Amino acid sequence: MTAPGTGRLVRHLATVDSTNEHALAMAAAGAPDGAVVVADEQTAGRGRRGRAWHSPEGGLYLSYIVRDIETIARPSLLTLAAGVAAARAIADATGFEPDLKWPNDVLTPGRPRKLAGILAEASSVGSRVDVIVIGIGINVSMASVPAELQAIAASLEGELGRDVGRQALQDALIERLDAEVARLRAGGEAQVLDEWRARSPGSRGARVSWREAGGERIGVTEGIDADGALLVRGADGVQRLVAGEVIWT
Ligand code: BT5
Repeated sequence: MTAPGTGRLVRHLATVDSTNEHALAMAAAGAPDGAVVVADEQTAGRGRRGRAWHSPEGGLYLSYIVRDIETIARPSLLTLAAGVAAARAIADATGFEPDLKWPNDVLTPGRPRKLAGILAEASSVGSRVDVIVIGIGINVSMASVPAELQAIAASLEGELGRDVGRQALQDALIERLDAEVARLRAGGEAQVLDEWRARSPGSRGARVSWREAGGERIGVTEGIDADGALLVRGADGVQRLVAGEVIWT
C-alpha cells in the first residue's frame, strides 16, 4: 500500500517471519529506496549473530529499505543513524528521551533496559553492496516484553504508564529515518555522530569487557570514531572495536 499523500510504499502485514527478511525480498523484487514493511508480530524476528528478537503483538517491527548505497559515503554509520532516528521518533511521539548504546541498542536511561534494537542487513550484487535494510523493533506495550526478558528489557508504555499510539510512533520513525539517511547522503556524518554521542552517555568513561582471540579484555570507553567504531582504552592503549560483543560491566 502507498501511504496517503506521500507516494511511499508502506507494506503492512499482520504477521511475518521477519520484516527484514521480507524487506530484503521486496528489495530484490525492485522495491524503491525508502520503502517500508511493518508487521504486527514476527514469528522469526532476528537480532545480531543469529539471536532472536521476541516480537509478539504489541511491539513495532519495521524495516526500511536503503538503496543507492553509493550515494552514502560511510554506510557503516547507518546503524548509528538509525539509532538517532529511533531515539528522536520515540521522543517526538511520546516525549520519552531514551539513551543509545553502541552499536545498536535503545535503552531506558538510569537503570538501562532495552527498549528497542536495530539490525542493519546488506544484500550484495557481486562484491558491491546493493541494498541495506534497516530493521527496528520497539517494545511499545508491556505485552511485547516476554517474561524471561523482564530484567533486561522495557517497554514504552511500561515506562510512561500510559498508552502509546503505534501509528504515530511508526509515522515519526519513518520521518526520522528519512531525515537521518538524507543527512548521511548530504555529508552530515559529523552531525549524526555528534547527536549519537550526545545520546550515549555510556560511550565515554564506562567500563567494558570484550572477547578477542587472546581471551577476555577489559577497558574504559573513549567515544566513537568517524566510522562509528567504539574506542576503548585497555592495558595496551586505545583500541577500535568495530564489531563483536562488548559487555558494559
Ligand atoms: C538487536 O539484536 O537488538 C536487533 C533487533 C532488531 C529487531 C528488528 S524488528 C524488525 C526487524 N526484523 C527483524 O527480524 N529484526 C529487526 P541484538 O543486539 O543481537 O539483541 C538481541 C538480544 O536482545 C536477544 O538475545 C535478547 O537478549 C534481547 N531481546 C530479544 N528480544 C527482545 C525484546 N523484544 N526486547 C528487548 N530485548 C530483547
